[in-house]
Amino acid sequence: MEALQLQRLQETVARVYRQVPFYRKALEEKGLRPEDIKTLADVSKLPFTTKQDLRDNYPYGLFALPLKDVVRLHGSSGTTGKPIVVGYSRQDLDDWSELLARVITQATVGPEDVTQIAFGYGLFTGGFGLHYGMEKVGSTVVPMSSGNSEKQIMLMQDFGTTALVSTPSYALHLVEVAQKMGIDPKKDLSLRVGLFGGEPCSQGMEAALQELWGIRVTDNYGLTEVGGPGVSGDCGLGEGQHISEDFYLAEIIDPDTCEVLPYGEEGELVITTLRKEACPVLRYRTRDITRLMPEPCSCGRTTLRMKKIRGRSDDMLIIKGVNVFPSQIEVVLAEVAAVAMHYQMVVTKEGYSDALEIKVELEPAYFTDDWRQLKEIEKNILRVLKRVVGIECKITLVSPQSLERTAGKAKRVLDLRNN
Ligand code: DLL
Repeated sequence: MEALQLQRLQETVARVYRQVPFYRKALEEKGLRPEDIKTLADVSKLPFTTKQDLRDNYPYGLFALPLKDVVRLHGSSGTTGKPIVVGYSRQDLDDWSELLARVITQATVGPEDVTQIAFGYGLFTGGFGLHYGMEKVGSTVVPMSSGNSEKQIMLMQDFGTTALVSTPSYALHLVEVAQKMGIDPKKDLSLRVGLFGGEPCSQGMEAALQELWGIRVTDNYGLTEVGGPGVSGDCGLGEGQHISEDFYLAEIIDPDTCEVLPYGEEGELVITTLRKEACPVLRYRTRDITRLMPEPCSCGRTTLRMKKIRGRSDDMLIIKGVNVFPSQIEVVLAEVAAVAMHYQMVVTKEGYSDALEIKVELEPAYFTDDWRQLKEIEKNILRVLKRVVGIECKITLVSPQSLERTAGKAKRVLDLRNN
């Protein structure tokens, strides 16, 4: 594997040096030429790439192939302004299907499955990425795209859907829709596995999905900048996600000093693509916080694994000096029976310090206007929050179903500090 990675790394560096002026300049500034990459460890000499670099070179500035050799574009909208754009050659698309086929096989999905894809089809990489992977393994694909929730449930029932592909937050919403339609997800549907991804899925969220749907849950990771889903996938044994190391070279760095950290230490994931033709990327700073685990997995696979993403460094809130990730809030909510996993964190400035309010939906069975009971639930959440995260904040309990649902990625943090 290491020999293959080195060969592919050398080819990638040579390709971007030749074809992408941005990278040639960045390498020259470091006094590097492709032949200076002699070992895998030399990757740490290479320049980083950031989301801003992709924005600055919008739309085609980082492409290593002329458009006539690019057969597909995808992009991610981000929060503001123009999307970032990535291209795929024919070979890249074949590779992408292979990468997804691995993720899908790990999730135990195959020709006997009817798979409903509830990721958006379009510029977002989720829909098409999973679609071609599913066809490659021979699953029967229902390309539903996201939204239209009642129809999703109806088709699940009519088509005998066994695998659901969506964001975890949308899957949580769909189960509510099924219940509202009078359908018992465990008895009336044939669903047995969920391939989730596109946003963090904490262990608490995973347990909730497992319990509510009665299915096996897998968490799968990827990002547009390096090609979309397929970077790593979950074998279902709960020991992290297997990275396709022959396509992606993963490093963990300290996000402040940019120093490379040893296996096992938590930091920012950095990815170098090893086989991309249209959009190769050197050392992409994902902003996602995780750790790498080199030990072979109990499933038998020997590839490097990454732990569940704990959050994004730019999602991380600092509340009175304590780092807080939305995933930690999920751990807290999972402990409190009276509340659902639907929540929103609202951050404001009070004087010079940050103030955090967490809006949490009550479980329908606990919905009451008994003030004392509500106060008790609030106190309970605050107690767990103090123990698990070590922060104090304001808890606002809201009625069931009142927070916004999205068919794609949930928006957990509303940061009003700069407004
Ligand atoms: O979300 C690609 C994807 C689609 C992955 C479908 C898996 C399934 P972007 O829209 O560019 O691409 O968003 C990438 O989403 O940097 C993470 O912060 C987050 N993310 C994606 N998957 C996971 C996951 C797709 N399984 C950004 N766990 C990434 C945690 C995830 N975060």
